[in-house]
Amino acid sequence: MARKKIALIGGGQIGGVLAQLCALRELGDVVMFDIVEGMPQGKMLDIAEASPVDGFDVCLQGTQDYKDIAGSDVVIVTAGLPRKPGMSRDDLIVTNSKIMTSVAEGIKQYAPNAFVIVISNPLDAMVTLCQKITGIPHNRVVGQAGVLDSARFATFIAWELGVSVKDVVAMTLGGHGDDMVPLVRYASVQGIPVMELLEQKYGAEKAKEVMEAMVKRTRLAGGEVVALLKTGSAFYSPASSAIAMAESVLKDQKRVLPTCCYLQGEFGVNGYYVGVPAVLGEKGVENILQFKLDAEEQAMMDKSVAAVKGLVDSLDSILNG
Ligand code: A3D
Repeated sequence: MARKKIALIGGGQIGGVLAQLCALRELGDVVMFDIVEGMPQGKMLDIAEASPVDGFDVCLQGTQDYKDIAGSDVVIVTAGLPRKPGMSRDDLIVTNSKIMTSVAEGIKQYAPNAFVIVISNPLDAMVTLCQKITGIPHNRVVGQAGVLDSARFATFIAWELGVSVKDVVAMTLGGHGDDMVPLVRYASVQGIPVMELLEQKYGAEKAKEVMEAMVKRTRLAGGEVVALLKTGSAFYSPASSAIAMAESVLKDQKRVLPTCCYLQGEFGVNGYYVGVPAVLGEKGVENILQFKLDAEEQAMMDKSVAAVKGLVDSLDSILNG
């Protein structure tokens, strides 16, 4: 049986961690494409030379030629500029739209049967553009944001309650912007509502404040890392998050992961990519799990979706202007 093949478009900070994680987990052979001469070749050689130490058997190749991504089962796109301090994700749209256009044309030509995970920002707009240009069915082009946003929320909850991150379930919905929707009502520790545990610890009033602070920190978590790094944005956690999605598809795990999916009526959204819980398996997005939002959650979702729509609707004028 042939090994699976993963193409990484963009070999920068996230791309490098993606390649190492693919290798360590033996998810398949990896091709890293980047426009910078020699860089992807150098990174892949460096990782390959760790294989006797770490004990993994995969082929690793760096390239400047889209031909080499042919036959990929999964393509993960990180090509594009990251944020610098003071920038919003939306500030990247002009440059990254141009980069995404060339990337999507390469995928369309050489890997039209792949499952594509976009990470480049602004995420919701870049995944929309990637699908439009590649023409790959919507259930096979998604964005990574929700796994990371949810992981950030879960991390803060675990720290606050002094429990293992493994026992926290927490999810965010909506766009990958500061209006994302962390779902407080469904956050739990082994099924026990987080709010109940916070109320026991602090009393009702203070519990609300503590949760509000965690929600705010989750929404602004990307910027917190950018402000500390000063030269770029988060890269370990976005890579881990995309790997969870890729692995679920490559191994047909059918994991339920918050995924930036194309919605056709789900959660009241039609014709836009928005973060929702999705079942990821060998067919790509195999199902979108719907549930009722309460009035407050729906209002937050509407606000987040409005921000996504504004950004996505500006794409045409950016590309033609
Ligand atoms: P960086 O380390 O700069 O890597 C980007 C790579 O893209 C560089 O190696 C470039 O050479 C390469 N590149 C530029 N133009 C092209 C092109 N036309 N074709 C192929 N490669 C090209 O950035 P990074 O890895 O830190 O971040 C990559 C992207 O992910 C940025 O847009 C970030 O904003 C975004 N990001 C998203 C999340 C999400 O959770 C959605 C989190 C963190 C970063």
